[in-house]
Amino acid sequence: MNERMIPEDQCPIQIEDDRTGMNVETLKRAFADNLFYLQGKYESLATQDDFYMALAYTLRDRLLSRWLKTLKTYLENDVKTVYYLSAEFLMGRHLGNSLINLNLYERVRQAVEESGLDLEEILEHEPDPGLGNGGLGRLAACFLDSLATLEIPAVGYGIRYEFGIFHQIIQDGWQAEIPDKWLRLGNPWEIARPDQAAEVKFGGHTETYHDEKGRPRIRWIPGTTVMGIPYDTPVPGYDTNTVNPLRLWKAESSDDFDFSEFNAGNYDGAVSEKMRSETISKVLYPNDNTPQGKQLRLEQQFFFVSCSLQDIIRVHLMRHKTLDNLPETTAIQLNDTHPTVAIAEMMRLLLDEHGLDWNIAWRITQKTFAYTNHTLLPEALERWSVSLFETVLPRHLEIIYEINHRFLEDVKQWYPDDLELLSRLSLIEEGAEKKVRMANLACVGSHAINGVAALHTELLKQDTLQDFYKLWPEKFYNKTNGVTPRRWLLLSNPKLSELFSRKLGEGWLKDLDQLRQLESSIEDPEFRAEWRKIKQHNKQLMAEYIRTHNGLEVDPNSLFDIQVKRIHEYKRQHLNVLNIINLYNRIKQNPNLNIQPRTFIFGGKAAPGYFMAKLIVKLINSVAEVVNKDPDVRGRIKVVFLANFNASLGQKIYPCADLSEQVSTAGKEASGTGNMKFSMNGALTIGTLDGANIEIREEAGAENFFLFGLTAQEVAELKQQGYKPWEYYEQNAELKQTIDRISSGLFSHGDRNLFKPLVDSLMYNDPYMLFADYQAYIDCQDQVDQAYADQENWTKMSIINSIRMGKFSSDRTIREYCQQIWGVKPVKVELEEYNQALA
Ligand code: B1H
Repeated sequence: MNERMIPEDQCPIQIEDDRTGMNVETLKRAFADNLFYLQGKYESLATQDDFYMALAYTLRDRLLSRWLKTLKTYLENDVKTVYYLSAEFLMGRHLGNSLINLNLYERVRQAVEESGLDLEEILEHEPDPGLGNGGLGRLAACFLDSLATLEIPAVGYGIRYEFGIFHQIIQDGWQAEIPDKWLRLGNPWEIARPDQAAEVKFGGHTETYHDEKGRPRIRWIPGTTVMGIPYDTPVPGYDTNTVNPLRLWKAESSDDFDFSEFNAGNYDGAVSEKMRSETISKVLYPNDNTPQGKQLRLEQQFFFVSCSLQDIIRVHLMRHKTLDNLPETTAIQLNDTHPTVAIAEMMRLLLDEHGLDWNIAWRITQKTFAYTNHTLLPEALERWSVSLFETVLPRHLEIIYEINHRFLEDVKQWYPDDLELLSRLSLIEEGAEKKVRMANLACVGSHAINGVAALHTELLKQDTLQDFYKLWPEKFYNKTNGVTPRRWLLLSNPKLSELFSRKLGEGWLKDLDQLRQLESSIEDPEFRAEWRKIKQHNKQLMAEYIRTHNGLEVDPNSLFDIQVKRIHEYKRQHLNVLNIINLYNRIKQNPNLNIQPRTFIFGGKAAPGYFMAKLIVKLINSVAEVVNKDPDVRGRIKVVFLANFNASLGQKIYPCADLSEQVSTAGKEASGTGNMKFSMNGALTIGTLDGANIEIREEAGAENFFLFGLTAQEVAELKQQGYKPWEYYEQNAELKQTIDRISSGLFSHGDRNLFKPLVDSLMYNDPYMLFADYQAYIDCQDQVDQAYADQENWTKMSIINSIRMGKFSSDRTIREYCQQIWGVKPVKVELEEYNQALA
């Protein structure tokens, strides 16, 4: 029990308490009440889903008083607010997180137990809201947790996709995709606010007219309009009263249906327009690090951006007569280029709808927006064809041309005669098909541009955005990513968290650097034994999960070597596979080979249209099939692919890892955030000098990190010199044997063609340089093997990794954004009623 709660006897039970009371009796009664009145079920007939819903409502009620008070406080105090615009929010399950952040976990567990139920089982019945692809969407969710925890006025704006990221199943070793019907049983966490709907225009044309002062103005006559209905989800901070909204927009038709069509007997014609409108928020595009250049995707982007900006302006005008001071009340962060059309939309709203002059509108826009870049992969930079843009957003194309014209005029003054520079900086890419360069628009329209790890920011400055860096070095910032220790330690790893709190008190949860106070415990054998016991416990839980879901027995004493993340060639899951096959070969050739038993665990989704990634999934499962049933390697190595990796599966995985695989080609992974979650939970990392790995290694100490491979610079140089992967194959007997075995059909029931596209790509092209890093990786894995043999020393390294990860709390990241980019300050929310259990 904790000191922040008012003792039970001072929280008297009152009837009006049922939606706010924090004592076990009231919680129990509220739970039963919600089951009856909201789920409409007798306890005897209720399912686990019903219990989940009833408990979710019980928690939501307790969030509401804080939520409404937060809103009231913000409105009354005219605070500066952060608006985080993101096409993705990978929130993960809400119930467990709400219990944690409201500090109700133990009392609710007791209330549920006294009702004859099991809390953990109920928690498993919440659908995992997967409104994102991977790191970028999960980062947005961690940021919302930190913003609320740090008491920063903030709103997350995005899309309420009816279908989130697909559900992955594995059939015959291949990935198959199943639609994610996460709203099927209803969503108890959201509140629809149809009274605050926004209207969004699409298509049509523009025309000039003269306003009442005789000035020429432009008006957009849209082809269609769509309504955006906001759905708000409360985001509670940890150990604060702050509850910020996540506002997601659902698209609906602006008319129920066309009555003239309806009356003329054309029933389906009458509803077809309605259906077309609603398509906009139907489904999340399942691509990570590769944009989909489809019209619907552009419509999604503009849809949520337009709704959000109208909302922001509406709120500002509730308290101000002018928009001139918008940058003083408003900071808008663009999560990658996906919401970047906001820069043109803000200009349109200021110019066309609010009658401002260009220069004033432009100053406001630049001061309000900031842009985060998340990737260096050239194919990931969004570029919309000019003709598509013109069809969907004719007015915005005009505005972008005008921004570009004025911008290039400036550049010509600063750098006369540099036509090359001009064409590289232009917002429009010339060529067979003209394109709008969204990253360029984001750079020109923002006052701050940031990368997500030190190396990534350096590469942006030197390479991808070098021309903008030359123009405006003062606009560039690094903001190394972070993750929330509430979800990724306290909720996921209760045993480790209990150990931390027992030694340190609970302060570490809001100040992760405090874990460093445990440095002195590293030399304490009892502490280490306890540490090992916790890891062992977590591994046992995972072994049970694998037994249930994969029908496989794995040894919890073996080294758990884990790679979970989206499947992508640059992330090099197949390099990991090459090591497994090599180890398999070695054991087959030398049955007495002395190695530590290992369980290789993989998880991750491939974009449905990404052939190579899907083939990598098939390869992992094919190697697993052969290795797991070969008696010659029994008890030595096992390979497991966990289907449908998502946030809630992550919560089970990170705590059980001994080794974290972070093996991307240097210079390709902007940051990575899984790397941080593993480390915090006491895994050691085998990794390249890429993304945040570099900073993780700096914090943990080089001696506690398994480093291998080329640096980003060496990768670039080798490419420059002419990289010949087949030479590595010819010169490395083990590598040759491994590749030959894949080609021979050993892992494909004799089919020599199945993996040919993968092998050919490696042999003759190898864009991600697996062969160049191959031997270094194998050697490094041998070091891991030897290190694991010394359990005492491994434990020391594990502890060190965990307790030195303070830097990677998203609280640190958000503090930096607040101070350096957004200029926002915490605002305390005070609750007046007695029944706030928070002291
Ligand atoms: C990241 C994406 C991404 N970078 C396009 N870029 C998408 C790009 O649907 N799309 O079109 C979706 C996602 N995602 C990731 O961001 C980086 O690869 C990680 O290294 C980084 O940790 C994460 C958060 O910054």
